[in-house]
Amino acid sequence: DVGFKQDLPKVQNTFLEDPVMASVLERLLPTHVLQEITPDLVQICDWANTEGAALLDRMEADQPRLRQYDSWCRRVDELLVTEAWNKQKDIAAREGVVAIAYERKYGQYSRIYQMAKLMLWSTGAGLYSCPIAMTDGCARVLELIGTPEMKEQVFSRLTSRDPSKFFTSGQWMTERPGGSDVGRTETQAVWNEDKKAWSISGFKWFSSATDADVTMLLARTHDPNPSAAPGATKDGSRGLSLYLARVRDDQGKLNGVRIHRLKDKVGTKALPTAELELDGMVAQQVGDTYRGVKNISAILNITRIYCGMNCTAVMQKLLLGAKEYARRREVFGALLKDQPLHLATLANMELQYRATSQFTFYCVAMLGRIEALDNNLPEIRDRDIPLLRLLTPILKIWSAKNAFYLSQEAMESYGGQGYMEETGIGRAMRDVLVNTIWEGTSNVLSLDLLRVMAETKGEAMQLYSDTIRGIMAPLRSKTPWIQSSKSLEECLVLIAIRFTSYATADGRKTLEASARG
Ligand code: MFK
Ligand code: FAD
Repeated sequence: DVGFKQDLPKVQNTFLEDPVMASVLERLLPTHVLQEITPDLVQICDWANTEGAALLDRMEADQPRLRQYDSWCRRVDELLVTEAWNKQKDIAAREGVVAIAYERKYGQYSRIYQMAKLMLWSTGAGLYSCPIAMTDGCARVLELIGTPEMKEQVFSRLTSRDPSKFFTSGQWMTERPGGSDVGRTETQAVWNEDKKAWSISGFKWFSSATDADVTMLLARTHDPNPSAAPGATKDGSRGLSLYLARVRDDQGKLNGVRIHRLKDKVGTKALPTAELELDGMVAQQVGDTYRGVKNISAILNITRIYCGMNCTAVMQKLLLGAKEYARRREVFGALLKDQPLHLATLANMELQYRATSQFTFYCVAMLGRIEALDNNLPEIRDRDIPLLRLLTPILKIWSAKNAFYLSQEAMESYGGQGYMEETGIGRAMRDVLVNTIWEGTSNVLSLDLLRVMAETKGEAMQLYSDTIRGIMAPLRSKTPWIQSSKSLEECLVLIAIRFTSYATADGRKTLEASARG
């Protein structure tokens, strides 16, 4: 056991070590709120570094499995998840990672507290943040349009801190004919008069939270009007309604669901994503008939912010790790941190992380105001609501692309060791990559941005541009390089436009012709 041994990077309490997160929270939260929540944020980081890290290793080592038949060839479709995965559920409940947002102890600031805690919690909870995102989205839909019964029986459990009561939710939209284009949904919902419920049959191509207690799903509604022809449906997305269903009953028996197989994924291995056949799943309709896409969009808009939060968390962890390594690794007679070119790389990563975390929490703060304050206040109705609607797809795309870029730089910054699974960077990279696809691909969200611009007749874009000007104005007087950059706000507006994929360039036509073949 002779020769050089590299110092191990020190495990850090991310909240205490990261000046960026502290400054974001100091700016957005009243001092007394920040003081009150700080011990909770510190303890959740300590948990993530100890019990959370151990659970993550177990979740990765012992991935979910499907036992389809019992020994006598009866179809059982038993989803086997690890004890560590189930433990994450209990911890999520106890720590109130969904509950904090709905208890609203701190009014509009509760969302900021919840997302900050989630961000730190997720470094020890890993992919469990996925069912939590959908649970939060489902809670929001029920809060907005659920029946009193749904609120009492389901919402109260989605937002419970009691592990024995806590429910998680799935979100089943994607089908084989279309994930982006859900108007191609084949799944059908037929009213069952005896059960006084909807009976749902079809095939859901991706279900991430197959162990969830309940799920929100889209299906094509058979016209319940007695004078309508049997089986009459409407085409496209305007024929879809939103449904809420238990996935299993109290005895654990699946509610008209067959699990075809688990997906063999590039990453997110600890997450049980499955293909599901639905055959008479008993469900209740949520909100108006044929308004399924509009109604489920409340989930999409929450989970898309979660994607931003998840990317920020990954960037934070990888950046702190890369900086810590640079303080210990010596090359060509100096520590890495003192090698100018490496420092420039770290600085660039830091810039990406800072921009992403500011952007994420800017959106979270607006979400908090919309949820906790009267939506008829002019600043909510005319500013926060349209602005958040516009910024959410941009945040989702921007953070997903940046986080993948940063994870590649983080890997390289450890040299060869970065490519080793032991550092966990490869896993982080594979996992974070999915944020470009789930909850809407980049191009689909670019088109969503166009949808908002069209629906608001350009007013949302104008709001964005005015807001950027407002943010830049005080900075201009303090920061000479901003003063000299005349068109900075125009540049920021262009960032948004770029994501619409419609920024014109002369060479574009040639490239498109070549791509078409
Ligand atoms: C840590 C993070 C973890 C996150 C968990 C991830 C787990 C994985 C879960 C999934 O991936 S679930 C599946 C997610 N699927 C998608 O995100 C689908 C992507 N496709 C789209 O978003 C399409 O744009 C869309 C399905 C919405 C297109 O459908 P349509 O019906 O062709 O759109 P249309 O007709 O433009 O919109 C219908 C209505 O919805 C319109 O309102 P009106 O009827 O009142 O005019 C739209 O304005 C409204 N709408 C659409 N998107 C909206 C929205 N409203 C508010 N917010 C939105 N985002
Ligand atoms: P398609 O819609 O076929 O897209 C293919 C390509 O076409 C993409 O590049 C897309 O950007 C592009 N495209 C589509 N429309 C346009 C357009 N109009 N203009 C330009 N380009 C376009 N779904 C669920 O419902 N529930 C889940 O729990 C769930 N979990 C998932 C977990 C994982 C790990 C993954 C990878 C996916 C999951 N999904 C889930 C599915 C995911 O939401 C879809 O894969 C995604 O929305 C894309 O749909 P698609 O696969 O049908 O691709």
